[in-house]
Amino acid sequence: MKSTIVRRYPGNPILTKNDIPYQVETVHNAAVVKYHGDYIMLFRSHLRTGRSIIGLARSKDGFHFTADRAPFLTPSQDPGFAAYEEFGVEDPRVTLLDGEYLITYSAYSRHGVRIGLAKTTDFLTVERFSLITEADYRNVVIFPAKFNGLYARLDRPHSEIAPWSIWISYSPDLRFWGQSELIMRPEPYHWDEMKIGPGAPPIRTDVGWLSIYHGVFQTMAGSVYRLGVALHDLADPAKMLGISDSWILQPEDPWEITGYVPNVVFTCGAVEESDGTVKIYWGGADSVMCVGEATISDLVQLCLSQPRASLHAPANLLQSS
Ligand code: BMA
Repeated sequence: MKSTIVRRYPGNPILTKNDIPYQVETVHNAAVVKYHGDYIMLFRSHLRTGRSIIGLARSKDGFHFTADRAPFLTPSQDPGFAAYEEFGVEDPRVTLLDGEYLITYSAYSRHGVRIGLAKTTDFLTVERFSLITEADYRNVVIFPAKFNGLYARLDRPHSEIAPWSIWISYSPDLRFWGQSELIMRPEPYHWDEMKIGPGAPPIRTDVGWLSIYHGVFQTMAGSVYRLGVALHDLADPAKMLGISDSWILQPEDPWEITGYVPNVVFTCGAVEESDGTVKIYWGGADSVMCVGEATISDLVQLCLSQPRASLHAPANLLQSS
């Protein structure tokens, strides 16, 4: 039986390379936000060089998207950024805060992968603000709210001596980040045991911040990317209220099982609707874009009613594995 908690849109995939008016090989891992009632999608595409750029597509209903004629964000020529974006820009996330859309993206270069922060107010022009991590980080999502006057983000540093986990960091100005703390890590012998990373920017609910994240399980035939949900305390997002023990979405459709990278569903964005549902967007097999709908209270309930046993860092870190 296919996932029922996430109801796949029957018209998937909703955007593919054939829909893009310039040459690309994939359309995947897109951020999606609402802008003046429209849906804006910032999607990643591989070029034939194997490097990635970010394009933009627009929609009235969140299902049918039309791509702009030119890419939105390509590797920078600006001396402050160029050396760190030489190999491409990937996996954008967008957060609306104080009237600005904050775009975080992975910047690849011979020096590793860093996270860039760019801003837009109109989705016509975009300005780079700062590189906000050193190497090696990916999957930075910014909360759409401040906590005690500080911006907050979830991120995923790489480590050679520990499983890749989700951390939280804070900033007074979006440029300088600190107070970093490990808050969630892969659960041994679970679907996300190899590594986890933040997916869509967290969504505010009455009971906590809902985070849709990805988890990876290694098999003899390669890695499987699935999506899961976790709930963070409203006032103190470093505090986990519940992490669902089961995934909410796994590769099942043909375009999720086979493609550029097989067996991948990977999210960078979800849009909350006024009827209590959320549209979750995901890349299928690093090749195409898909969408599905879920009821927010169902996802919250999954975190609270079927949580995994170990929740809090660092106490559980000492006990597990
Ligand atoms: C991750 C990132 C994602 C990608 C996934 C599966 O490490 O590179 O952009 O979707 O692998 O290939």
